[in-house]
Amino acid sequence: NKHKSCVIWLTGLSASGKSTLAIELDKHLYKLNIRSYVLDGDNVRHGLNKDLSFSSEHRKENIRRIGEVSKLFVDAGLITIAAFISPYREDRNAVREIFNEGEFIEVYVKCSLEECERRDPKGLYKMARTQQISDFTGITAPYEVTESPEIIIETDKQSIETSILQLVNFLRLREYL
Ligand code: GGZ
Repeated sequence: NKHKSCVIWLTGLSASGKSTLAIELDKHLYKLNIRSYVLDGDNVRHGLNKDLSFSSEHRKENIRRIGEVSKLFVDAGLITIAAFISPYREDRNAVREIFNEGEFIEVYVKCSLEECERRDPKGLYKMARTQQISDFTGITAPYEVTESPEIIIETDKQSIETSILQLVNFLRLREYL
């Protein structure tokens, strides 16, 4: 099946639903016979970027490297789905800059801090509140919202299925699929 390769860059708080959406979109594209690949903390922070912490400087370097890897995958013809908090607007915009027009699709995975903290699948918010971990996004480290992302997905207001339809509709409308 034909497609236009691009990176779908999911940004948002921990537990906002980025990885879930990435994996579900990847599955959906597979069913459409479209080649895609997911980059997320599980396959990047444990390998390529295992030397990096969560300081602002290391997050910047984390995002820069992921941007470069995404560029390679896009050049290889894949729809690349990157799911990282990427909390700094400047770092996300620097990634956008290395891509051609239309190749970088920023998706703000919007979910209230209250709901993320209620979900707390790994108990990290609790640990951040009790100061067992430092520099935790949303609690002791910043998250800078994008003013004009290509897509906003409100995971505290709609189902995963609806969110996937929203993403796929966008890709079809803009003729990526
Ligand atoms: C934020 C942290 C932290 C701190 C560990 N702050 O929800 P998760 O667990 O599974 O995903 C989070 C992941 C964030 O890594 P990223 O590479 O996406 O971050 S960034 O883009 O800001 O570089 C979270 C876990 O790592 N985690 N400590 N202090 N998230």
